[in-house]
Amino acid sequence: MLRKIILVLLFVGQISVTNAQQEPKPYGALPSAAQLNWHEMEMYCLIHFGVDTYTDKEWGFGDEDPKILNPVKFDAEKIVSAAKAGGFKGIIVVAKHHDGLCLWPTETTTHNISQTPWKGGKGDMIKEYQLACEKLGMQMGLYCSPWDRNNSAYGTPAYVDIYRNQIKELYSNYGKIFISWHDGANGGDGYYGGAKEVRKIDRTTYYGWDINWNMIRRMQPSAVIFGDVGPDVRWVGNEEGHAGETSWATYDPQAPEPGKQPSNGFVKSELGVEGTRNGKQWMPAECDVSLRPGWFYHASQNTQVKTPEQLMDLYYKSVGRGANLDLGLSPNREGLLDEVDQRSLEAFGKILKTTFAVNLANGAKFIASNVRGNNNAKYGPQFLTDTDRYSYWATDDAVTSAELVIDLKDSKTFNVIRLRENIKLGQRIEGISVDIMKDGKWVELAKATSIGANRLLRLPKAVTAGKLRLTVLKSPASIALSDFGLFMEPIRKEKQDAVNQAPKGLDKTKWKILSSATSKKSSSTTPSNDLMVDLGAVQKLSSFTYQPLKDGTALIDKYGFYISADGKNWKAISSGEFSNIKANPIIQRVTFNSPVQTRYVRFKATNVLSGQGISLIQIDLQ
Ligand code: FUL
Repeated sequence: MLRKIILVLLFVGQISVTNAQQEPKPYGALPSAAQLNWHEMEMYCLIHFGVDTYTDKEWGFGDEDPKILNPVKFDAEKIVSAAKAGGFKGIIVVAKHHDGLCLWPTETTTHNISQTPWKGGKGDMIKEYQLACEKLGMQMGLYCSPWDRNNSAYGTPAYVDIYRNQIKELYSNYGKIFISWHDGANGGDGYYGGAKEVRKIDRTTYYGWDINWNMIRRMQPSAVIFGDVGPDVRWVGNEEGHAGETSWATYDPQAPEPGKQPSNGFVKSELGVEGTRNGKQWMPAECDVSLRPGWFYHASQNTQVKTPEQLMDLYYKSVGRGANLDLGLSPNREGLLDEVDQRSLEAFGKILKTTFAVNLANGAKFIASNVRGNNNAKYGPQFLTDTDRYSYWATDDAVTSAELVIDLKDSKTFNVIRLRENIKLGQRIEGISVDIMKDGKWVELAKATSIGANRLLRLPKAVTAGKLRLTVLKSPASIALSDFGLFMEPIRKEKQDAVNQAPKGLDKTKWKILSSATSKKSSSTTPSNDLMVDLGAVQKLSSFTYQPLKDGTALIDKYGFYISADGKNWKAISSGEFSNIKANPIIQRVTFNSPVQTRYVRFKATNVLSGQGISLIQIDLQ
């Protein structure tokens, strides 16, 4: 009998030991191995170089002569080194942009690098980037635009095969890639082998994405696939470089806006900024933003290169919110980054390195209100300051809110708090707060919602404290926190130099809108998309700018610009497209072929994407 009792006791003891040591069950959608690698990278660059670099455009029409492309000093190693100095872990090369010119010697089209004078037509830019990345220990990704304004077959099923073959070439000849990047643009018109017409496609069905994704997964199993709505990484919905204060790594691309049905199976891209709590798929956000206002190099934007301080700000708003930062780099016509771009990257990299060099919470004493499995050391808070993103402090299954007191022993001064979850177990935490001990009382310092792979709380000013308290307010399952960090970002004053200044325009005080510029229906109050202005005196002009506003005024993507001596007879001097204005509504500048003298100007919207009526504040003349 006694033996039996002992055996039963031993058995029960065994069960409780097993329970105490059991890992928390994963919660919700989980990241794949490729997504984990992507999260760990945090930052990479996106390199735009092509015919647009020479035509000063953002989107080529597809009729560009490849002969214009000759980057005589191109040096992939220098570009990749500049990205590395900025702390970036990889680069994505735009192998083909919407203009269709392939930067590698493809067999799918003659419109490729072999037609350019660069290296006598024997060059291969993608290969050079691959070798540079391998040498410098950087990961490489590729972007091959599905929209192709050069290809005569675009819009027919034959083009989809061409596109697939381009992907096949790229993904079999240039080593392992970390990301397959696909944008969703289709502006309609293009050269299309000389047809010069509008070819709109249904981007949800035309390219046969399911087949493409399967092919890519087979060829590059360790790469994530980026697209407007995934499937692995989603577009954040803006090209300004920021995710939401709350940004979930999970996403439901099919989820309609409250009260609305999705029209074509695609969600509104605005939803990408926050993601979907408890979304069915792990699909974190990528924040793409360029170091310059545009993606391609434009000499007119040389004074608008983002400063290291601006990059830091974007870092907190992207990487600091569990998303990744994809920073655009624009080599110039020689095939190099301008000095100012290199300097900004390097200084940004230095600030980052200095900031995160020392975790001031190292050596602190952590007292958790609960540790999984009856204080099982396997789940103890000592893991919060190691550098392993997946070792973690966990609570019991029933404990979904908890407190962690951090005793720093000595006072420390910091202005950044870092938290990370062990995302191998899913995104769990929904709210936290951090307090400091001041005069014997807890005082709230910061609050946050989503944590996920990485959450940085940048404090408005440095704080000195010896004791802190982290409260996990809400989680649908036990807590699995992997990181608690305190850091001190060096305080720097933003330099108020010429950087980031928009070009200055003429004095507008004497300008008058001509009465005929208002709507043809004179009784109507409809604002006009045809703005005629009397400048008050003859002026010499060499360019104009158009500032898109988010206030409901017309968002124009095609324009005509005219001048007149009498305000009646108009001469067209420029017309064209404001490419990519929807995704990236930055100031647009058009430089005339040669300066003009005029008393009257007219700016006409020939295609409006949304809104109505051009306002005087949007137009400037230089
Ligand atoms: C967009 C494109 O239309 C832009 O030209 C640029 O390449 C950007 C990164 O993606 O969708």
